[in-house]
Amino acid sequence: MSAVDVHLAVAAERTLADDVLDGLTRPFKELPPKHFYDARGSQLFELICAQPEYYPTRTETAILRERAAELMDGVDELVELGSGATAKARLLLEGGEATRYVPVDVSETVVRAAADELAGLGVEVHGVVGDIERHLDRLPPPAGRRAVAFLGGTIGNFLPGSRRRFLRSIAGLLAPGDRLLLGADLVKDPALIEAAYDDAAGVTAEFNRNVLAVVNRELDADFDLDAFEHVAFFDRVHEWTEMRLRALTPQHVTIGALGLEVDFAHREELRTEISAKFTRERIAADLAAAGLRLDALVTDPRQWFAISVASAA
Ligand code: SAH
Ligand code: AVI
Repeated sequence: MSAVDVHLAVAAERTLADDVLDGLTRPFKELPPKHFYDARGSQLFELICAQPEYYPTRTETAILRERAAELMDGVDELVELGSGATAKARLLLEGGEATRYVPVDVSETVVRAAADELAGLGVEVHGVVGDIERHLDRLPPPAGRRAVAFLGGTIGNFLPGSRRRFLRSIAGLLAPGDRLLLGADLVKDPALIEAAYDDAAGVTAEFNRNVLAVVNRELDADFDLDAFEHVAFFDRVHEWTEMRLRALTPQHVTIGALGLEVDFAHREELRTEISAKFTRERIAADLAAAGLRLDALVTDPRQWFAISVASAA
């Protein structure tokens, strides 16, 4: 049995217009990463996960393969935020006894695909197309003990303040006995991290530029994608990677739907993503600040990636 609820009536509801107006009129231009994920962006993210340099997916999947039974022990319902592809959910569902799966994603294509692909597992799938920063109150009522999974290291895509605010909103979904399964990429050799965000095949570069294609299509803009180069670096002070798009020559861009003209100077950059890397201490501190208790942290033998198990403090 499967159902999909859609809470994003029109593309503008993704707050793209607000984010473009706000982000492109600042002295330091910036767009939030959620706008990468139209159908093409979701497809490109899947391709990134298959690149040899992009270790997070492979590493987290290996942890799930080993530890799914323990992570899902006693769980009746798996809610997955920013669910993406179904491989990780499948491992968790097959490793435990949950009878309902609730994938939540801003990308309608991935939620519908999850409902189709997991229908055969004998689990009820109740998909929700929505923004996890705005629509967590629209989840279906819990069906027993819940595990809320937020995997892939997507928590690292929030700036520190909004990260804690978001974790607090997740804490609001947890009743006594429920748990959060939080995937976080760990601090490691910067060279490994930088390679993961600048793969030799250029897939991450295409993913990065895709946000300009989204703005062109949704807001009638005229970004020249070829005029921007992909930039990825590890900021050692903040311990996060940044992706940026750098204008190769001066650019004048019209965003028709907003009546907005935006100029980029030669080599001016637009930040499109941060991806924070964590230590155990930072994870515990962020969870504590959100009213959550770190109950267990499972990692891989190289300690590249961690899945934290947390509950309402
Ligand atoms: N959880 C998967 C996918 C990670 S990619 C994994 O571990 O591999 C990030 C996912 O989060 C994408 O599917 C994207 O569409 C979704 N996403 C990003 N911002 C979101 C938001 N604000 N609300 C809902 N989904 C979001
Ligand atoms: C979804 N998120 C955890 C990915 C990351 O690693 O921050 C998105 C991504 N950006 C570039 N490559 C992958």
